[in-house]
Amino acid sequence: MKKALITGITGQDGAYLAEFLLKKGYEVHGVKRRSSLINTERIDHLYQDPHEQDVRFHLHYGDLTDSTNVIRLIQETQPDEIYNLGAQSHVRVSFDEPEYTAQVDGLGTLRILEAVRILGLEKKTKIYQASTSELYGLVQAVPQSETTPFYPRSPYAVAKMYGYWITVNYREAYDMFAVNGILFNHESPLRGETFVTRKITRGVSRIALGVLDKIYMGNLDSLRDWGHAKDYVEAMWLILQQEKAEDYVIATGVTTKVRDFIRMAFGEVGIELEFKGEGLEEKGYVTACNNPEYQLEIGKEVVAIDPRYFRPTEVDLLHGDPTKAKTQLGWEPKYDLPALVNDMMTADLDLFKKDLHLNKGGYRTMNYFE
Ligand code: NDP
Ligand code: GDR
Repeated sequence: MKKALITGITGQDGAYLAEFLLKKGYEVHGVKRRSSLINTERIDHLYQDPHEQDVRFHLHYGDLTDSTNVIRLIQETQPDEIYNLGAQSHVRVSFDEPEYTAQVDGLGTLRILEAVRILGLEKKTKIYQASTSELYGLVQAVPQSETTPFYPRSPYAVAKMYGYWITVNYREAYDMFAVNGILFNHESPLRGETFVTRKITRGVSRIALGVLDKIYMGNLDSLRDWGHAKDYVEAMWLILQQEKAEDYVIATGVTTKVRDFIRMAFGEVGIELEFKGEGLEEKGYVTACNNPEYQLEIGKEVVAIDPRYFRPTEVDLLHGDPTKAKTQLGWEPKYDLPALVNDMMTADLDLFKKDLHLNKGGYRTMNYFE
């Protein structure tokens, strides 16, 4: 039975990857951070009582800023595969917490690689590093492939740039199977609530249900290549199953503006929008309601701009070229953008409908913080 160690198991990708690997018959070890409230909501359905027999899912306390902890966890678990998904993953927040982001996203990667070397596991343990399309940053060429030059535009991307190159360096210096998946944005119903797609699907669901007036957004012109996290965790696994250690771009090859993602999300509840105005004055108004369940007043303002969501330096355009992954890995995504938006809207509508019932019954409701 193969053993995998996943950092960031409580995050979006960690949850989907753990489920995927358990289905493949792996023994899965996950690293979770100690927090004052339980933070395992995304993986609770995978939990196995450690007192039972044949348990294949194990959680360990840990943190990528703690080298001793990283070394001990790898020593205890002796993994065949490590998926380093742990990160301060929010680009906007990285401008507020640049040093911490560098510690976790940059040096955290080094701690994993060095632990494997210290423990003499270079020939046993394969390492997947969660690299990112944010490395491309300021546009050099499109579509972006494995050979496109990097120009990072945030403390997050600069930290991930270190993670990328230290992974390449350990592969070349010590002949380790250490590889980068350069993943473009991928989303799902499990996406963190403050990333743009989830913020939109949550906001639109609440507007449709009549419990929110409007959503405040940042840069609507930004272009992203959005895929589904379920498809992308499969690519992570495929990258580690290859004979040769190589880096791969994982993307859909389709790019879309934030403004159009908003339109598609409203479209899921039968609401049509038009955007009027320029810059900070731009607003989104309802022009039609085609679903009797969700009736909003025509002309209602449902989208406005709040400059606090702008970044000091922005990545304007991400558009990936997944040719290498498709030809060499045989990877093929199952979700296109409409299917992704549908999946996220279905899940969020369901969530908020349940929440409304609880609310009506006088029970505590969800945290709407964004
Ligand atoms: P999430 O933000 O959902 O999850 C991040 C995970 O990292 C969480 O489990 C979090 O723990 C954990 N973490 C944060 N800080 C530390 C730390 N100091 N030590 C150990 N673990 C820590 O991210 P995603 O699942 O979306 O992304 C997974 C990885 O892929 C990240 O590295 C991200 O940067 C990268 N990536 C993501 C893309 C995307 O579009 N989703 C695209 C390209 C790359 P906790 O739950 O306690 O906060
Ligand atoms: P990104 O994702 O920065 O690409 O990083 P995010 O969803 O935060 O932003 C995408 C684009 O939308 C614009 N935007 C807004 N973003 C947020 N969060 N909130 C808003 O209100 C808003 N309005 C407009 C942003 O300016 C940006 O251009 C994600 C993370 O998962 C990284 O960890 C990962 O590496 C990259 O994707 C690939």
